[in-house]
Amino acid sequence: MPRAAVVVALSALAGATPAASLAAPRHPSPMTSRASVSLGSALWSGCTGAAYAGPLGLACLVRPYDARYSATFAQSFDRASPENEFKMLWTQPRKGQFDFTTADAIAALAASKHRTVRGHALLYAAANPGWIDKPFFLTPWTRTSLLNTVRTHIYTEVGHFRTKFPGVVTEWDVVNEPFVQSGARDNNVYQRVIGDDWIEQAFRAANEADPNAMLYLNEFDADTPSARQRAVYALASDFVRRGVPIDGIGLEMHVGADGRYPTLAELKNVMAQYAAIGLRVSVTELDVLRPVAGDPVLIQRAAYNTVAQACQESTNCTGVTIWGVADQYSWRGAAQTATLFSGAFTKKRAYDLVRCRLNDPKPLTGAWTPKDCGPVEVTPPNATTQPPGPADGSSAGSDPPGPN
Ligand code: 9MR
Repeated sequence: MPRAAVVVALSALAGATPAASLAAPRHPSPMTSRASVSLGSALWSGCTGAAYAGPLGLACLVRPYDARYSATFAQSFDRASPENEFKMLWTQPRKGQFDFTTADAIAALAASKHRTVRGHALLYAAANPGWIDKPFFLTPWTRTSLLNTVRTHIYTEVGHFRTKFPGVVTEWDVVNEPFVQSGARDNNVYQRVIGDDWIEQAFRAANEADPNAMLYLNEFDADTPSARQRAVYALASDFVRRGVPIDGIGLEMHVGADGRYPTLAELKNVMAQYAAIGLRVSVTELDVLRPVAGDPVLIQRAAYNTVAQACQESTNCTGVTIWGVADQYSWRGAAQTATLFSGAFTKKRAYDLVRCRLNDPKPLTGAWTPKDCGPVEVTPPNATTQPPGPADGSSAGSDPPGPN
């Protein structure tokens, strides 16, 4: 369908609340089986939001200049997360003008390999287009106008993928990083203008748009005990108690920035907290920064092992997604060697260890003896006295260069 036609068709859909299907699951949706846990990877076209939103609307395909990229994804990963292309900056770069060209390219690549997609992310203040953050001064946002805009965005984007790629986008990060490190709400435009219930309103809209999708709140640095983690838990348990549709918590896990790596006990405790209130967890953006001391290969492998083992042993953990196919295209930069494939797309030993664990998850019920996945040579540093690593920041990474 030409782009203009897509815009017209979606605008017709936008104002209306899609009808809920009769067989819609309840939320939180209980886990019914756990035969394997998926290993996903972020996919990124390399197109920037600003460039893509240019007047020519140039087609921008998924890493067309590097055949190793899609080959590695297809051979080694079970599902995809769009690293950027589903964010509002890409999908609604101008008010009311939806453009799913790069998002569709990601979904089409995944679908062509019979893979599913985690829809990342419907509302993420760090990826807002300018018209959301800085409306025209004569028409400032009101609670009603911003809420309508948020609902229209969610209905349109979720509705687009539900219609165009049925069964492909099975879950959504409805809201991304609504908290800051202190545990307070991020002071973004949704919080300031709509108020505290903006997150709830977004989840309700996403559920109306696709009652069958699994709905996640995704947060940075919420995988180990912290004020931010407690804030996520408090919000999630309030949602569950009041019947606000939510299915799980996304633990981003860009680990190693403070020179330490989460311990197995810390991770399993956080995952168990959510299990106790009927919620799933998913490790959604895992990458492991290079340690400042010690053997980087062994330490990074051991850190990957800890996360995979936590997911393997936690019966509410649905998957682990690596934030990038290979080091060469990691947002952390190639020098950090943060993913499971080298800059030359060579598989690291850590990959086999992660895969071994995720292929052998603890079942929901019954006895279980884990398979031997081989030795792990070192224990990653976890004392707070470790020297600091590279700069942290949930939204402050540097993007690797594009094809030019
Ligand atoms: O890796 C993404 C990078 O290419 C973007 O510039 C950035 C801003 O949208 O987002 C990065 O991914 C972030 C993810 O969407 C949410 N959690 C933190 C990730 C790293 O900043």
